[in-house]
Amino acid sequence: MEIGIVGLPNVGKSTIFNALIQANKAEVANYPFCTIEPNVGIVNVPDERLYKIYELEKSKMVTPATIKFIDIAGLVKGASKGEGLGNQFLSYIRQVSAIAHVIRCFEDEKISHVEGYINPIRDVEIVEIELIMADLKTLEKRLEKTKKLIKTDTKTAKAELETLIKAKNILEELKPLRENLKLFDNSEINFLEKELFLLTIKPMMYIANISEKDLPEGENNPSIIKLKEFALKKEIPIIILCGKIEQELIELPKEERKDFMEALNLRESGLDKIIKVGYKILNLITFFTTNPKETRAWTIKKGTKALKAAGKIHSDMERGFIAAEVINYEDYIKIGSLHKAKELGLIKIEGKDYEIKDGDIVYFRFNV
Ligand SMILES: Nc1nc2c(ncn2[C@@H]2O[C@H](COP(=O)(O)OP(=O)(O)O)[C@@H](O)[C@H]2O)c(=O)[nH]1
Ligand SMILES: [Mg+2]
Repeated sequence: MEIGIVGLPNVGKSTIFNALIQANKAEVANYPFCTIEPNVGIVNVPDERLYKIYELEKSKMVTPATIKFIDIAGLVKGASKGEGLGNQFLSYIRQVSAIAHVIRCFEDEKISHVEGYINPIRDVEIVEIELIMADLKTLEKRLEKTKKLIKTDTKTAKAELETLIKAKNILEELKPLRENLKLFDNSEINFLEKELFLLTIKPMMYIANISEKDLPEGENNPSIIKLKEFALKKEIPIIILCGKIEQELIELPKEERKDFMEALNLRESGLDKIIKVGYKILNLITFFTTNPKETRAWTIKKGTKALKAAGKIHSDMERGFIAAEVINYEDYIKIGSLHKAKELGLIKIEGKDYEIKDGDIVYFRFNV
């Protein structure tokens, strides 16, 4: 899972990004490019279940799932026409799976607002328009190419042309594609998302960066209430947090964080909220594998079958798949040991078409 952070300048993107990264930094050794691109951060997905299994099974090593965050420079009005840093930074987030749009709801006279004053809905619309314009540009480029192709390869090019024009019409009405997915079939969506890397087709979440005084949920601030209503209407999940507090939180020793959060009436950290929403908008679930060497969490799309899940771990496992031995975490934790669960006959043997459930602990039998 990769999440790209967008938003106007000075809305708190980098503050939130840094807090997220420091809160739960992953081993960067596996991601060499991290060190060259300071705006890319890898975070461990917090999951209590993983650590419980690790403890109970006494593995040597524990490996959480990870999320990559990408913080880009602020968009300004006209970015798609080359204002500010122009369009170029948008290319950094072309390949992310979801977009987190940070919106400034905090008041602070010392920190200037690029549009002069706080108005969350106006800001959302400015950024949305820039994303739409960027997509239009991508589409226009592709359209030219497809039109040329149509002379030689009529069938696929024709179908492609139809999809491109449909998408273009939506964007020209200044509507993001994500609000119009019903108009496309799966292969069209796949083309627009995985080949053209359009931005407005990606799932989105809002992150409202509110003032400390408005914590925990901004319920007494009319502009936050309006933004929440707006998000609801757009069916975009909204996360309420205070970047400044998230930053202070991670600067505290771990033992003190809980008290600090309680004092502010915060039930979850920003990272936890973002990850939860990220899994939801991307339709993701987690399964676990465990052996004496390693207990590990894996992220897959909901609906993934055992065979494909095995392939996620190793292509040999998919190729030589025999069966999956499965117990769900809920059942496992009542017993407290895989060994005991096996003795009690609680581990099910499933075939390649078994749909992996969130929290499944899986052992793949394979033979190559
Ligand atoms: N008062 C207040 N200031 C914040 C908050 N979040 C960020 N800032 C400040 O706003 C300024 C811009 O933040 P930054 O994260 O660099 O914004 P970016 O341009 O969107 O990346 C910095 O001075 C931050 O310290 C917040 O929640 N409250
Ligand atoms: Mg920044």
